[in-house]
Amino acid sequence: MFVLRCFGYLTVNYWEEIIMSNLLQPKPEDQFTFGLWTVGNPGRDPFGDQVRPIIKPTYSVQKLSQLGAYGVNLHDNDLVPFGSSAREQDQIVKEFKQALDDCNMKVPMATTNLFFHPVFRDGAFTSNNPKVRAFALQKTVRSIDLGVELGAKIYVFWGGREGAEVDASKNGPDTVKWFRESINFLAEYVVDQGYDLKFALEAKPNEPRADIYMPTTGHMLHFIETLDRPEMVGVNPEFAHETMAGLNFLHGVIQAYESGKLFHIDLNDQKMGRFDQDLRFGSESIKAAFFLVKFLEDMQWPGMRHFDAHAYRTEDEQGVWDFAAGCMRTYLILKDKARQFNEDPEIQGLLSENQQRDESLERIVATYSNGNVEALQAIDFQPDKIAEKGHSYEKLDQLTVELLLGVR
Ligand code: GCO
Ligand code: MN
Ligand code: MN
Repeated sequence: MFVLRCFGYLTVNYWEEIIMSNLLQPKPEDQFTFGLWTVGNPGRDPFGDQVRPIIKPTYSVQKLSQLGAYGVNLHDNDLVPFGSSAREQDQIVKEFKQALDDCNMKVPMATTNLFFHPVFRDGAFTSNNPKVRAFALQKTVRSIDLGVELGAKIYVFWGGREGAEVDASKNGPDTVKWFRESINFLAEYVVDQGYDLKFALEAKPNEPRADIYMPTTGHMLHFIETLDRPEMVGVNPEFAHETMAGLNFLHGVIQAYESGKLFHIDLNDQKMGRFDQDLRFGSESIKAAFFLVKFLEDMQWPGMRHFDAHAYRTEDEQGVWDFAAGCMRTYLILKDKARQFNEDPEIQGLLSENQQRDESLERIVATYSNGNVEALQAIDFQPDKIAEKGHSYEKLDQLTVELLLGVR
């Protein structure tokens, strides 16, 4: 009997382990992607030089595919160095496509580097210099062609240099107008070429500029509605950027999703109110990361789970792959925790107590009509009575914490 029980116990554990290790093994269908610039980050910062050798894009493709990623994303100059000739570009792109094919990796998103070259020191689409604005447009047109050639369906706009240190320097509304004209121009170009490509605008409050224009996802969401083709344009919210601004990332993501504008997402982590740290996903704010993953999974959001982060500067090359594997593994752990949360009877009990429906009342307040306002006026709500009962959120949150800490 003892032997059998032991055996049974071992068997259950054994199967659980197999199931878990399979569950936590990233697979292409999980749609994990990394920017070439993320794993390729050599650890340079404003105070110190690079600490790791530059990784070749084709090598990143190989390594990331071995780790179970779906694809890589890139800026034009992550692949083709600034100033390359057309022949050089063709050769580089050919080799890169070969690596993608060999590894069955995709390029779902592309973007333009409009921040590195000194010509962009005062911005790209919002530079005071019309030549720079026009050059930025030309560079982006070419980079869109490259992205589409590689199969990208999403084109990200992150305006790293679109900002100011000196507010005396620019006529404010001009910057908004210039940015709008550029996006309108490029959207028309995409339509004219017959490309299957959508735009995703990425906000950031500051860094590298003292202030960046349209600093949050909320600003971007409004700006989109002023464009000629708003249906082609959505947002690419980034965990670190909204957190730098002291905001709740999830809430911005939810609003973007609810308005049909969550086209892409940049996953990473960040301590609030600091410089852009681009930490490994889930390394800092586990609860926030959990609710984010839970939201994306509950909604079955179809987009890429894109990591825009990089390894600590302390790391060598092995640390870079540990970092990449860690981002994906943490996502999958949190995805499994979300399943547990949704199946937990005590948690779900508390939720259904708190999320009661009242269909007739909800019908009255959903739309205005004479009848509805009359019905509303006729109700005696007895607010003091309603207010007597608490919400048990202490308990709900404690249960969530215990689930995340692995004791449920
Ligand atoms: C940053 C940004 C970038 C962009 C990337 C894509 O703060 O550096 O997040 O990583 O996401 O340039 O446009
Ligand atoms: Mn980003
Ligand atoms: Mn960032």
